[in-house]
Amino acid sequence: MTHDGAAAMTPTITSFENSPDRGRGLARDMPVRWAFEEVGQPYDVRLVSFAEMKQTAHRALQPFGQIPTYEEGDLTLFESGAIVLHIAERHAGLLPDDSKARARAIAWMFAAKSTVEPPIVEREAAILFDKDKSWYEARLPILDDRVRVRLVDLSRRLGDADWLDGEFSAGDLMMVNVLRRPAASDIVKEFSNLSAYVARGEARPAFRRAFADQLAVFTTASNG
Ligand code: GTB
Repeated sequence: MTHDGAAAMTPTITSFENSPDRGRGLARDMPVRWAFEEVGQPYDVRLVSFAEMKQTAHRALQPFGQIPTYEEGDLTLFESGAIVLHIAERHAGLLPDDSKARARAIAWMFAAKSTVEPPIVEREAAILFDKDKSWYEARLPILDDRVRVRLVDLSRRLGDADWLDGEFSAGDLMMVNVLRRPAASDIVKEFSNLSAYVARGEARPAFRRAFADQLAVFTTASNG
């Protein structure tokens, strides 16, 4: 039985057949894999190519033609945050039982995705796509500072605590994933408590299992 008493069924997620991150665990199946590992829920992975992701069958699961997706019986979900929340709500281990602490942990999930991640994604896009633009050198420090402003506040709030609000939660899982993005990690290094926070997340056995599993997909694809 799962946390809410529903009958267990092995969920299937989708992941890149050949990840452009070369197995660095940067794609958004990573938080979903990590969540499954934290709660001890086995799962299956269906690998999809870029071409398959854009076809009608996949778009029926993910309207934007992306990974990850989640299928369990007649339930289909997309959006990594929604999938992690679903897993966390159905199993013990990622959300506190106390209703107020639970609401706060969910608030941290949203903070990761809607307050901290957007300036990181904007900086990432500039680094990836705008290097040849005449305004790139002038714009990059502005984008750096937009990330830094968020990390200053996050660092202050975290202080010397291990996790954002008591025990490790789905909020920390999402936040560590966001801070692992390459466009964040060089600025994260300016904050010793945030660097230690990310390292603490990455040291969790569940993270390591999830990381190894997604790396194995890339290694197999490269060898095969
Ligand atoms: N908001 C959605 C969610 O959170 O689930 C976003 C999902 C998403 O961005 N999926 C990406 C995707 O399917 C993969 S994770 N992209 C294909 C497409 O849009 O056509 C983003 C990602 C991709 C590659 C790297 N990398 O190479 O380092 C890192 C992150």
